[in-house]
Amino acid sequence: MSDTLALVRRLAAEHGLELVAVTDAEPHGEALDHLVRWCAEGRAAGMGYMSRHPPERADPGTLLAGVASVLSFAVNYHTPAPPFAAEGRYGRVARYAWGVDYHDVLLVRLRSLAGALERTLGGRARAAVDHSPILERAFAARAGLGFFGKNTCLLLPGRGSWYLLGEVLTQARIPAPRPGPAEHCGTCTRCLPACPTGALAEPFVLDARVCISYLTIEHRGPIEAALRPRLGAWVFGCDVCQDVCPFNRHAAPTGWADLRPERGVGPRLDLAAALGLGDEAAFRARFAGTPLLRPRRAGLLRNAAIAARNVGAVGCVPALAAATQDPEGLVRGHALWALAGLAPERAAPLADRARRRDPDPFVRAEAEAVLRGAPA
Ligand code: B12
Ligand code: SF4
Ligand code: SF4
Repeated sequence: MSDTLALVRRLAAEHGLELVAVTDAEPHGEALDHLVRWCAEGRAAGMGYMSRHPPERADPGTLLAGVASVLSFAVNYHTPAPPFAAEGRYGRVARYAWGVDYHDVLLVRLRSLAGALERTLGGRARAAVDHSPILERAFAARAGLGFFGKNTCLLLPGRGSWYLLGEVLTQARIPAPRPGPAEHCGTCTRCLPACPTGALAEPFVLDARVCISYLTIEHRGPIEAALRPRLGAWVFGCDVCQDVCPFNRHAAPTGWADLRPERGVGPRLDLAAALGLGDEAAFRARFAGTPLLRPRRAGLLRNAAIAARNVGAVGCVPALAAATQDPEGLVRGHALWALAGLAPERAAPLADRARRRDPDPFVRAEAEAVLRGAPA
């Protein structure tokens, strides 16, 4: 290991960042090709930010002019927990969102490390995480931090995929040994049929248009009626394609207290309580500092309504009836659908009124479907 790399590792460890790998800052041509094809095939769904200027995501120079090296970091977010049980009232939260919003905690450490690197190695350095326009998994894979699984996640050999990624880009050149041959999934294909919506139609390619993670976090509009039952209990994100992965069988627990469930919402949400978050202020107060702010109040209540019907949460009927009068059409429409499944006699008069009077065409269409007795 070069002296510079040893120094970088020591500084990173002082910031709680134990897993680091380095690659040069050349644009990632192969990843760019995949990204361009992925977008052209419409698989980025409504994430317009992914399709805008793909070459910029493959070129670290976009984030830092004169960049020479990319440091990729992986942070364990795994907390062992009993299997999820809906118990007719809970929705399920993806593991990465159980604690404090990782963007905040990781970025603070990466920025501090970037400052330390500027002082010790010279040149400028810049921290990046998730929302930054860089193909994080591709650069981490090129650095040898892990390898692409068929579920498209970056898997760390011997550790699994419950890891978040972040980078520090630096103008200092950090010599690093070329990584050895990457590990791979071998003959395993478990995640592909396990995906509840068929979003992994082929290995290494995820179709966000039907991915539960996309639909419950990033998607802003209505969720197609045919897909709703397949969301199961998920109210925020989805972990199915990682839960089934044999590389995650012996995952170690996170050492970052902020990422533990007791610091945030934890693995499940009381659906009636979520549906009862009457306004933006109540929603913000409930989820402050957690990733669950991302879908906004209307998106989260949409998800909670769908999960309520899917898990047979009859205790949510009063909250759903109230939600059919919500100021947001997105909430009213999904609440009608959920109510129709849980308490058809309560749904019918509300749907009849909505069909005649609701100003939102989506809600009127949902009301028509309820009155027709549409199966989904
Ligand atoms: C957009 C996005 C999403 C979208 C699309 C996901 C996707 N697979 O593209 C949605 C909303 C669905 C999503 C979901 C999730 N996300 Co997300 N997401 C991103 C984001 C912002 C960009 C990803 C991207 O560039 N996608 C475009 C595709 C084309 O790129 P790619 O997935 O890297 O695909 C590469 C491979 O498929 C490869 N490839 C293609 N064909 C082939 C063929 C072979 C043979 C090989 C080897 C490779 C290969 O080339 C592609 C280009 O590099 C990154 C952060 C970032 N800035 O990179 C986080 C990120 C990928 N997400 C992350 C997380 C944690 C999640 C979820 C687990 C959250 C959850 N529990 O709900 C799920 C996982 C779903 C999944 N199976 O991927 C982590 C992943 C960490 C890890 N260990 O992999 C990231 C890195 C954020 C972070 N900073 O930690 N996400
Ligand atoms: S996150 Fe869920 S819906 Fe998306 S690909 Fe994985 S299993 Fe399928
Ligand atoms: S479940 Fe199997 S195929 Fe899917 S990512 Fe894990 S090892 Fe690869």
